[in-house]
Amino acid sequence: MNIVEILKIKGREIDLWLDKLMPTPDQPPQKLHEAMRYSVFAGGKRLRPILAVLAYEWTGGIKEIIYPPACAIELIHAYSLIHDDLPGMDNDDLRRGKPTCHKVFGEAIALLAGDALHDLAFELLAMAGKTDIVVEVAKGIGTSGLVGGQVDDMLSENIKPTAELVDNIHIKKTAALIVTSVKIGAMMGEATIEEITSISEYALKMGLAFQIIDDILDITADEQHLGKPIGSDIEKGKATYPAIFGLNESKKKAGELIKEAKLALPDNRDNEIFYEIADFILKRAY
Ligand code: GRG
Repeated sequence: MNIVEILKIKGREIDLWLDKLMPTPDQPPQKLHEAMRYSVFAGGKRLRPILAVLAYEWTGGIKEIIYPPACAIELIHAYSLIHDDLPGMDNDDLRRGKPTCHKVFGEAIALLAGDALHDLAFELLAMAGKTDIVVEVAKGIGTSGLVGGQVDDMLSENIKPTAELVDNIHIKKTAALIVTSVKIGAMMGEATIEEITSISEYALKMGLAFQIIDDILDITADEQHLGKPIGSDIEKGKATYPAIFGLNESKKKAGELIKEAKLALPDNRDNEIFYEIADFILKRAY
C-alpha cells in the first residue's frame, strides 16, 4: 500500500471516531452542532490526529485510548481554521473549496462553533486521564504556540519580513500543533524522554517544511486544488518564505528540513511511516 492509501485509511478511521465523539446535529443547540460538524467534516487531511496515532503506535501502543485525544487535536485544528477565516482575522470566503463557516452560519455562530470545538477538545483530552497531555496541548496552542503565532502573523502583515520573523511565525502557528500531536501520541504510549525529544524534533522540522510548502502552494497551485483563491498571502502582505527567498530557494529549504526531520528519528526504531509522511509532504510542493 502506498502512503496516500495508508493516509486515506487512517483518515477514515479518524472520521469515524470524530463522528462518534461529536454531538449530533439533532441535539440542541442544533445550529451550533451543525456548524461544528460542517467545519470538521469539510474534507481535511487529518494529518495531525494521524500523526498522534502513529506516534502512539511507534511507542508500541495498541489500544483505542489514543483516538479521543488524537481527535481532540483535529477539533482544535478545525476551531483555529474557523476563527482564522472570520472577518476580524483573514476574512476568507472559501476553505477547502467550500464556503467558510461564517459564510454559511453567520459570524456569531462560527465564533461559538470554534469555541465549542476547543472546549470539546479539552473534555476529550481530560478524559484520557493524563494531566500531562492536557498541559502539553494547552501550551502548544497558547501564547507561545498556535495563538501566539497567529498574533505574530497578523502583526507582521505589510512589514518587510526577515527569515527570523517568518521562522518564528511558522513554528508557532503551524509546527507547534504538529509537534503537540506527536508528543501527546508518544506520551500516551509512555515513551521515554529521549523518544519524545526525537519525535518532537522530527515534527518541528517537518511542520516548518509543511508551512513553507503551504506558502509555496499559495503561489503555484491552482484554485481548485487549493480550495481557495491563489495568491491570497501576497494580497494580504503575509510574511512567507517565498516573499523572502523566492520559490526555488523555498523549495530547497523545505527539502533540507525534510532531510533533517528524518535524521532526527532514532536508528533503533521502525520509522518508515514517518519517513514516508515527510516525503509525501515535500512532494506536494512539486
Ligand atoms: C485563529 C487561533 C487561531 C489560529 C489560526 C490555523 C491558523 C492559525 C491559520 C490558518 C492559515 C494557515 C496557513 C495555517 C497554517 C496551518 C495550515 C497549513 C493549515 C492547513 O492545514 P492542513 O493542510 O488543512 O492540514 P486540512 O484542510 O487538511 O485540514
